[in-house]
Amino acid sequence: MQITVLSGGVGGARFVIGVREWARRDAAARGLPADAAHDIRVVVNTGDDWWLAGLRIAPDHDSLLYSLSGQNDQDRGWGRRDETERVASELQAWGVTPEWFTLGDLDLGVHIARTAWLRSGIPLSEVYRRLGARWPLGATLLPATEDEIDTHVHTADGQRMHFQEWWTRHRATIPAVSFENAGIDTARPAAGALEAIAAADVILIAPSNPVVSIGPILGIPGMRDALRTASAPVVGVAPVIGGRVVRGMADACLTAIGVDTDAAAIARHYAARGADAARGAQGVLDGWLVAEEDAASVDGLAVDGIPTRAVPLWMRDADTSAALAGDAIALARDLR
Ligand code: GDP
Ligand code: FO1
Ligand code: CA
Repeated sequence: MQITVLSGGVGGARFVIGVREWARRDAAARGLPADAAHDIRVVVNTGDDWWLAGLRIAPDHDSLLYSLSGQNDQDRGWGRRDETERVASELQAWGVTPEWFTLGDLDLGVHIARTAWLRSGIPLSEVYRRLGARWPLGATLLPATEDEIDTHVHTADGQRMHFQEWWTRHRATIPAVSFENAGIDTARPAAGALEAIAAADVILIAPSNPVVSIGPILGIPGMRDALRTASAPVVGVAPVIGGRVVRGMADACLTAIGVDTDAAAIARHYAARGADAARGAQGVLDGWLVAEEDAASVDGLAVDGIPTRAVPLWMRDADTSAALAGDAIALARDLR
């Protein structure tokens, strides 16, 4: 089965690890070699990406790369394990990186390789392939677009800053009034992403930040149409449990765009795919998973005509993540 996942960084990576684990167990149960029975393709958000010290930083891709290769730093929630910061301290001494954004020595290896390839004209999708080729990821990472669509934040006090500054320096504490993906109007979905959506048997929207991780992917002209015309069912997973985001500051993002931090509100935000296209409907969801704690808040378990199921939504380890992935795939199959 070809499974395509739309993903941001850390939360998306946890979910993709669950999809990979589910696929391996399903293959084993059917006596097939692992990683052969299923083809997992991840359409990765590039809105977090930014230029720093002349290097192209790609946080969501790198979270997925490090998590899938088992090298991620679980404590910090970003970057690589066993990292050192000798070069970072020099970069900060020279003032080419701010003290609130650290480029570790091993991490710099990825940034320098990516930047060198990009500067020699290698497309981002090929850069992803080369970076991932070093380890058996069990999934293919694909950029949502080859064009730069860096997320910027307009704050209530009139500032406009790159998402990384708002998120990392200010920890999303300055109220945001809107998010802008500079250049997105002329961006196009990457060929690999469109192919992964068109060829998928199942399309899953990871429980990533709906605004700054999934939002930029859906905002690329043509991406929503690709999802709405895909033959595969599209199932999303709520990133909230008990009306609260599980980790991080996605609630600050949702509030900024006027969406309640609530499983039903997020489903309405993604909207039903089946909705009448004549009215310019842009919805992408065929199914939605919510936490059992939130089942009551989802009227009749069918949010605006989106078949919804209540399942355990905590991803604590490979087992629980695999179970969640299995629930999402089961709902997708029931919708076919
Ligand atoms: P980022 O790009 O590194 O911020 O990561 P993502 O956008 O991919 O995912 C962040 C979101 O994942 C957060 O809003 C969390 O609410 C959500 N998340 C993290 N862990 C879990 C979990 O165990 N279960 C669910 N349902 N959501 C989670
Ligand atoms: N997050 C931080 O809170 N502090 C950092 O110094 C930091 C450095 C960093 C370097 C490379 C990279 O790919 C990500 C990095 N992050 C850092 C995480 C990143 O800024 C955000 O967590 C993601 O963009 C959120 O999706
Ligand atoms: Ca992100």
